[in-house]
Amino acid sequence: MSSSSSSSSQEAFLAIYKEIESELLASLQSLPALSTNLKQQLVDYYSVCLPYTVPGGKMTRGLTVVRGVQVLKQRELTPAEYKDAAILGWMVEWLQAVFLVADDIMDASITRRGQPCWYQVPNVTQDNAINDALILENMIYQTIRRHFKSHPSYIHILDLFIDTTFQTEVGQHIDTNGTPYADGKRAPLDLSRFTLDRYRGCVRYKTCYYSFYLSCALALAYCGYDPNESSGEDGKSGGASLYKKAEDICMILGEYFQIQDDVLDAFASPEVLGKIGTDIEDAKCSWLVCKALELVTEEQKKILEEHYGKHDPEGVQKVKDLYRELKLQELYGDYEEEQKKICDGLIAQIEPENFQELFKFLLGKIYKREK
Ligand code: DMA
Ligand code: MG
Ligand code: MG
Ligand code: MG
Repeated sequence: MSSSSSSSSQEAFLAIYKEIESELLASLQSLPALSTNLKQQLVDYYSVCLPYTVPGGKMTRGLTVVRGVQVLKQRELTPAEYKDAAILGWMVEWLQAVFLVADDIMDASITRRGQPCWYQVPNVTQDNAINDALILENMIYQTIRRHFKSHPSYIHILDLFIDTTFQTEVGQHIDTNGTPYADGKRAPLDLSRFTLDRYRGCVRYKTCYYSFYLSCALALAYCGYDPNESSGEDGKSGGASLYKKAEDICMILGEYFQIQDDVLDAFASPEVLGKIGTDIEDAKCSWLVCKALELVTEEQKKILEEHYGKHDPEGVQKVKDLYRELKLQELYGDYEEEQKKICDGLIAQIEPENFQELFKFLLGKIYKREK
């Protein structure tokens, strides 16, 4: 895709955001039994909250739904189909906004998408931001009802959002559980927890389902594929097998994506990344710490024991120096090339062949990404 067609596809996609935003603000404006003044305050607040928290990312998750529907229909979409696919795409972006608003509170992050995290905005604060995450989530269901109530896949689309939300919440629980606070309020740092087994489970749940599988499954659902329809005689035609193929490759792409996220957290410049890393301070089960623990000498391990999980810039620097000494960036570079080859090979085996296009699109978005 040329950059001009990709920027026009982003513009068309953003135009649908504007429509959804207007509908949601109008529904606040028409809430019963509230004074005009009070309703205006709500509208004023969410006229800032929505554009701040929902658009402004790379929009890959949302655009994947549009691409998925195009790929499955194997033709240009009608304006009505485009709009439907874009609305579903925006619902994935809305879910992402829910998780990011909450995740930034949970991770005590400072910036996101090149601006202060929503809860860090003066006059928002944490108590508003927690409720905003809940409101953002509810807006998904209001919008799906508004646009898809009589669509044959309505219930299936709802189920996908409900299930994916829970999966992500389970992943976020694994991600935060047992993370010690700097003041030692929680269990002390236990480096033995940072295994690749824990890492894999955490990432599958916190990232793969909502960032990769959901968009692909929504495209399948919208196009009428039934996840309960088992394979036909040829073993290929059943809807179930398409969901399964999408899930299998999405788990691999998602893990690769989160490993990148972890490496960027420590080594990317915040200006490019749009966010300041917090994984070392937050004692996260990051790919880097898991790999480091496989490679350290007893002496080097002491650096992690002393400095991992503390909000102390000098200690954080020592941990990063150790990562450099262990050549983790080089190790990551090798992993990335290997992963690219593995994904190319797996995608090439996917049938029907047109379905491959969707995963090539996703892989193209993440290979060697810098933000
Ligand atoms: C990503 O975890 C998972 C979710 C559900 C947001 P993260 O905290 O590594 O994300 P980020 O680096 O964007 O804060
Ligand atoms: Mg985070
Ligand atoms: Mg997090
Ligand atoms: Mg991260």
